[in-house]
Amino acid sequence: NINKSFLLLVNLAICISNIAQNPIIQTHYTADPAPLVYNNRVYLYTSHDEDQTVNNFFTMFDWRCYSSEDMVNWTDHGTIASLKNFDWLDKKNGAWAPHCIERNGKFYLYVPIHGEGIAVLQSDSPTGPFHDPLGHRLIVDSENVWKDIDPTVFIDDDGQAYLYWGNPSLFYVKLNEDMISYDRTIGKNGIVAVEMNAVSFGENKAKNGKHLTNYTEGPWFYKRNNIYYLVYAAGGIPEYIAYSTAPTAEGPWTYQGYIMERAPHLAFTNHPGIVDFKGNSYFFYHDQVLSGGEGFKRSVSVEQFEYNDDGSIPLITPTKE
Ligand code: FUB
Repeated sequence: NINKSFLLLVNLAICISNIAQNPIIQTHYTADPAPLVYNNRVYLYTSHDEDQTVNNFFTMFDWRCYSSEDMVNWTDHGTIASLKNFDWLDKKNGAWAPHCIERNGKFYLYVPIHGEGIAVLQSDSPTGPFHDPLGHRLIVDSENVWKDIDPTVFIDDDGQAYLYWGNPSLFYVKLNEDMISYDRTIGKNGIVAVEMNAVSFGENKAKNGKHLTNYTEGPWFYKRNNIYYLVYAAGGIPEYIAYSTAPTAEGPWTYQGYIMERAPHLAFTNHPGIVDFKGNSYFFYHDQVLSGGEGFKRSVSVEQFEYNDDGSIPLITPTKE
């Protein structure tokens, strides 16, 4: 009876906090959360760390989707896309951080394939099936395999869509309305490199000469109350989460500070995803709690937070519950 009362109390506490226990996905190793609010549900797109890690590196073959109407109970929609979706791709590994967005009733899943650039998949439903509308990559900027990863997409109020991405530099394109091509008249054949100086992205913390600015990877781009936000993994390895803001979708960006520090139960990478849902604000990220400390077997967690009155984001503590 004492046990029952205790369980009731725990359940009550979870209901009151209106948020599930961390990590919120406990059946697979998941990383790189990308939440999408659509029709009163949160759809959570994730990458997927395999149980068997090959060559002590990211081992990732497919992308998964979960959804919830209350941030407590999550429906598992399974594998919604994988590297096998691309006929032109001769690669089994490299299904890194996805981002899905809806436009005119169609869903566009932007996916980096490590070492191959960024591709896009399309579906009539948030949970698929997704198909490859192009038959080739959407973006490949260089031979630097690290550069073209971590897409984040946002459609501004005037209908202009932007795709930002990159490690350790940041780029963007202005997507055309079809969401699968972009304006080639700006930047270098359409690709604009964001100015990565200390003013934009905070103090210069060079580490072994590798990381020239605080920005590292994993950008999450959105607009709220006329402020444009870029939230991202920063500081090299291990990563913390920082953010910058701008008055327009194309900058200029001003560094605003840390929002999630490093912590022992976090992985050497971290990756943000932020949404407002049913009147609350949520910060998704990943840790290494589910695997008990393996950085290539991560788990998605979430924290509820409140913006300050001026739109700034407070320091968020990663909880295990
Ligand atoms: O999941 C593979 C890579 O780890 C992502 O692309 C980065 O953002 C980091 O989370």
